[in-house]
Amino acid sequence: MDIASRPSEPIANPETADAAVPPQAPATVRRADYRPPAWRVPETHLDFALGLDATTVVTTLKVERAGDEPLRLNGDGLAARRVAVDGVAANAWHMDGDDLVIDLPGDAHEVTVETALNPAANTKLMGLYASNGMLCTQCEAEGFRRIAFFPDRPDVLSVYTVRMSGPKAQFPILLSNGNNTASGEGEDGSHWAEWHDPWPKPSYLFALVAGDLVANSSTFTTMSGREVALNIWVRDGDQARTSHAMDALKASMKWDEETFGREYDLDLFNIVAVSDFNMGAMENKGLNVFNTRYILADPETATDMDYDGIEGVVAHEYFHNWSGNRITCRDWFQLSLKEGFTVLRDQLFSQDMGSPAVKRIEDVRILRSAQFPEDSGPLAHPIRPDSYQEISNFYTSTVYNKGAEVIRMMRTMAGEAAFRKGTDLYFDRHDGEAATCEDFVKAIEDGTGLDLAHFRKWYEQAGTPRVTARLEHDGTTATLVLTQTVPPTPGQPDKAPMPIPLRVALFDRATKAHPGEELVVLDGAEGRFAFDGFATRPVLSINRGFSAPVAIEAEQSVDDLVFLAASDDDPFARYEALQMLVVRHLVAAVENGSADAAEGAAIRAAFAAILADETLDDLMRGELLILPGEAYLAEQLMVADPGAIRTAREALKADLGAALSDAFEALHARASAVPYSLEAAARGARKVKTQALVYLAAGRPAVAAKLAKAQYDAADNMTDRQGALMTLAGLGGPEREAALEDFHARFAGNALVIDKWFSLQAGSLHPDVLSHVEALARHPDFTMSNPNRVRALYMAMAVNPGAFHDASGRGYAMIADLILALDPINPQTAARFVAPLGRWRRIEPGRAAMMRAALERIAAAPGLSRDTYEQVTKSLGSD
Ligand code: B3K
Ligand code: ZN
Repeated sequence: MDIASRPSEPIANPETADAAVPPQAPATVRRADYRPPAWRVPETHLDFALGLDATTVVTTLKVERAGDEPLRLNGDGLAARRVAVDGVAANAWHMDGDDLVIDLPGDAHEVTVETALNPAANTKLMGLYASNGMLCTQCEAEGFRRIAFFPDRPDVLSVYTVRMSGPKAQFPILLSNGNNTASGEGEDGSHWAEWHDPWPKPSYLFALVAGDLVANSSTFTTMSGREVALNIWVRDGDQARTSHAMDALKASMKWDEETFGREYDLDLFNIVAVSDFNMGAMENKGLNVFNTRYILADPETATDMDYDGIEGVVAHEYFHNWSGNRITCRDWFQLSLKEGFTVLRDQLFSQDMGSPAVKRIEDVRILRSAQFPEDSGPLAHPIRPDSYQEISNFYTSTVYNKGAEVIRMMRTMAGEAAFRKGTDLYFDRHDGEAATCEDFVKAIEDGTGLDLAHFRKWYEQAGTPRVTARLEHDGTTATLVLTQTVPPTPGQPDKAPMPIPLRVALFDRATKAHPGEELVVLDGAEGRFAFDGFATRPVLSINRGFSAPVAIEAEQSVDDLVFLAASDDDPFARYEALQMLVVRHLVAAVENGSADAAEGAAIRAAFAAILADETLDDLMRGELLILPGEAYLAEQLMVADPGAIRTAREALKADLGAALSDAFEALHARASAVPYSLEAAARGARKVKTQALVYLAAGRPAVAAKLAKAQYDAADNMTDRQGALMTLAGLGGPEREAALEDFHARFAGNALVIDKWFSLQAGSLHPDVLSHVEALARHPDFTMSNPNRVRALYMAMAVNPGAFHDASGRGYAMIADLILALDPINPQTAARFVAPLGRWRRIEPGRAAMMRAALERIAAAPGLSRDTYEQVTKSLGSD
């Protein structure tokens, strides 16, 4: 199979083409151009003769006319070996680009097409590909067309029957969607299996796996008493590391029954873990395919964060069975219909499984570090985009995480019980359909009784709204005065105000109490909300629980923030007050070149109080101790100097580490005495233990080196070992080399842990990090063909401002080199590296020029993939 990117299409208007841009602009797909399919495909039969480097596929489709146009079967790099209509070899077909178009005379036909593939040569990891001797598929969004000619769009739902045959020794396990209906032995050591999925599905949910796999098997009894067989398939030797994933799967199945009333609908649920995978996992009906990193865990090799990641992703993919599979998307512009909603569902699940407060803070931190920068940069787009060139570029933090926040706002406004009525109505009304975001909002509106007419703007407008908040106090009345602006984004210069639900409390400073939380909805550009019964001026706590994904600029004094950081009864608001205190302090330090001493003292006191507060559990304490990230700090500045941000942030860490060194040492000692378990208290202890090292490394490096070495040597789990190694890797010195060497030797052959070894070094605070990355790229364990390894090295570097924004520009050049080298191999993964360079407009001019030059160098390269082309040209664009 030709695995090169699609043939170029001509530029729509050559007069507007920039001479510097290669003439390869892909066509733009627009939401407004949606047309229903001209043909339905009620039944699909696929027959695979499997081989690693030669697979043939015979596709037989029952098609029914639904419009006037000929039948268009999408392909991508495929050639038809044979075409038959109603069993007779056909000539009335032609290729239109990569698509096969057949003029069919009647209203219902059977169309058969044979194609041939080379899975081993498929380095894009889209379609059917080989990974570690097994065969597997990835079809979302448009990978099925790399396997078979088909109307590869999510609104064509079909019932699939799949037959596959292949050498039994090589592929003892043969899996597809649905149920295994028949199997048998063939000649010459081959065998075959037939699978039937009774649920109509779009082609992006098709999956096939063939390989030498073993299962961790269990069962789950659904709420109506049906027993479901569960299997997690891995390579032999990995079974023991699947129990956490299995527990997470069962917990998800139960939780979805209890929380959303959703029951599983097949008798079998298979998960397969593969090492070569472009993203986290994929929700194929009845046959989820996972990146090994979201399945395999044991205490020796996986951190507490890895455990949480597995629980969240297993749940996410499982929840897609309803939000995505039973109700799918009409077109790819509706992606947030399934992704935003499913992210919200997995967030709520993880909140219920662990600490709701900590999970909420973590989710907000992800939003602010990934989505806020996206929303203020050249790739900003609404959660329901209006156009794309390559849909793979729209699996973004905006569609996923902001999408979840938008639905969470509806839930906050409706209340949990009414929201459930809305989702019940949605599942009921649209079951079996390919639906739109509008269908979802309408169902929530009808089910909850909310008027969401104006709220729909959240689906249309990109950009993070900015809300200013001020409190007026007169007599016994406190009035909250709010304004909002939604900043311009590419293609959207003017924005309308949007309804913004803000949970608010007004605290009495003396009693530390408030009369009850209120929900105010700021619906216009300005709003005034009066509250009675305040003889003295109260302290404002706003956007509690992060009820809206907005940036708040509140008139709050340092005293107010210190008060809230110590006394707010909403854990998120408490965290937020402390973050705000630190953000203001660091932004002022960056802008003025020096930090305010009184503010610095207030921050030290607040941190001391958190270290001493016995009412806090360690998981929450660890959360409160995390300083605002550099990307989020850069967001606060119109034009950021990443070097100055790093310096100011490290200086604050050093100041806190030195001033509170006794408390941090005591914390480290206390936490080190807690034995390993997965219980919250032990996990919390591990979290604060490494936090203590982080501050001590900045403020008391010699002490930190000693403690980190001891922590490394005593570690009986990966959380402690990784935390210690991170500290040592940042500090340098003889302990650094010894620990890195030990770590590599100890875990040689365990790809997921070797990924950590790469990431730790590329994400390090060490001043020579770029030279380390260069050397690591030449390490025998480095390979461009495994996305996990590429991300482990280069994404860790790209999000490490000290490395990426090195004043020499070397970081930018290295990422540009990577993109150019990776693009022909794996465009989807290559294109993900463009966004960090795309921030150039918000970076100080010296670095900005070098970032832009790196983008221009990429843009000038011939034969770029659609993926990279779109991201690079948008990043350079003039909007
Ligand atoms: N739906 C998949 C993502 C597919 C990405 C394709 N480029 C995983 C998920 O969101 O659950
Ligand atoms: Zn998803």
